Amino acid sequence: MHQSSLLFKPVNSAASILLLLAFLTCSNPIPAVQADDSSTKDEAHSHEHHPVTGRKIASPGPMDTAKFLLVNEESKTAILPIIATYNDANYGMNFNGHHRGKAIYTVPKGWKITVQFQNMSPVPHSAIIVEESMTKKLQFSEPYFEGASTREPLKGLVKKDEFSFVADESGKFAIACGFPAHSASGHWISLIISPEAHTATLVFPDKP
Ligand SMILES: [Cu+2]
Repeated sequence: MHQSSLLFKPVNSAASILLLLAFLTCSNPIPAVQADDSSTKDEAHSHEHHPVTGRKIASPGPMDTAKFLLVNEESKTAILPIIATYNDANYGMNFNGHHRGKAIYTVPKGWKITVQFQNMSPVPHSAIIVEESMTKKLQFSEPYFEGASTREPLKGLVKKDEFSFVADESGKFAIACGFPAHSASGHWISLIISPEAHTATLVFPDKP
């Protein structure tokens, strides 16, 4: 008798943990990265179970260049969807899964750049355009181009923000996290403003 009541307790708590996990999984909708919402198909009745991670997104999927760069050559516009804590790389201090310059955007000089920032983590992050040589600094006061940061980059934010600027000067820049010490810890990727480039590109130097 005594043993059966002892046995019952672990089963109970295991069940409540499962219930809690189920609740957490359901209450964390997978955010849409792009405006296109066609992914909300009739998947409600499928029996796929997403693993529960610390991030709000369940599975990042394969790296996809097209997903992270939208180019309009006619209007000379580049849209950069920049997702902080896209996965667990560099303890979450990554943009689109990359850190320390291991993703390189190149945009022609004079183009308009729009950064669509999204943070997948409960830890605040931000995005600010600085010179690449500044990335070792513990914090930045101002973006290099006027208006080229999410709001209050030092404080960071946990949701979405967007900013645009005209890349009217060429050079080696970085899309860095403005939260203190994050950029110095590698939370930045590269942005080259090129006088020679004819279109915007995104490359990953470590990938073949
Ligand atoms: Cu950060």
